[in-house]
Amino acid sequence: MARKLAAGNWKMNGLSADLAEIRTLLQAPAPGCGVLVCPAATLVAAMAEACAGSFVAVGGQDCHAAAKGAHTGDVSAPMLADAGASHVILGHSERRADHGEDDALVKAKAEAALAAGLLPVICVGETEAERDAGETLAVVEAQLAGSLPETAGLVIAYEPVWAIGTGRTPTLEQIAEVHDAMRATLAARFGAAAEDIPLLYGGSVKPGNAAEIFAVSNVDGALVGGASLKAADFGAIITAL
Ligand code: G2H
Repeated sequence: MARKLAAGNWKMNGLSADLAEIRTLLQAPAPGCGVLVCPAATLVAAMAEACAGSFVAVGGQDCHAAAKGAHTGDVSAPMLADAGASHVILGHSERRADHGEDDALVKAKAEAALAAGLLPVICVGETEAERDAGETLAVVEAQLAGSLPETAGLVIAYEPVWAIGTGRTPTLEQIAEVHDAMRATLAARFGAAAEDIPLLYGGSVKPGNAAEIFAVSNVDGALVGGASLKAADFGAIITAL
């Protein structure tokens, strides 16, 4: 698995007409990094069809821990795979906050994703209060310990909660501190396989700050929210990687 990855998280945005942005993105030459776009579940199949055979992979934004059953409104990992997804975002702070998802549930979802042949993109990150209390590394370590599946086939996204959609970003030194710590933790847990795990930074990544973030130690790419919705912005971020 290539470590460099630019991933877009469309969150609860996007209608059929917005697939035009993906079609525009696909007109660019294939970049030297992986590209992933994660739309709402309603668009996964159509986006996968639009991106078939291209440099853009498609992912979901969440999945249930069960493969099927009586869970009204939920989507399972096999359903996402069946729709053409190759990845699924799990444990995003918006899921943790809006739906009360804890580390154990994220881990169960990650195991379900792997069983369905999907690569989990597992999100971790501290709140502003936790950073102010000097707890950032402890919080991230605990989330990694509790959320990760037993095998190393995954992607990690470090997303400080206070930087999400706010326009605020940590300093480059703060990003490096967390990413270096995550790499060490993953090496202790998975051995040499940890070297293949892409470590993405997420939180207000834009064309204007992407290059400096990508130059940071152990940053292998980004999980991009708002700036992934427009082909021009996301394309510029991909080019910066
Ligand atoms: C963080 C990120 C994408 P944004 O949630 O996951 O969103 O780039 O809008 O801060």
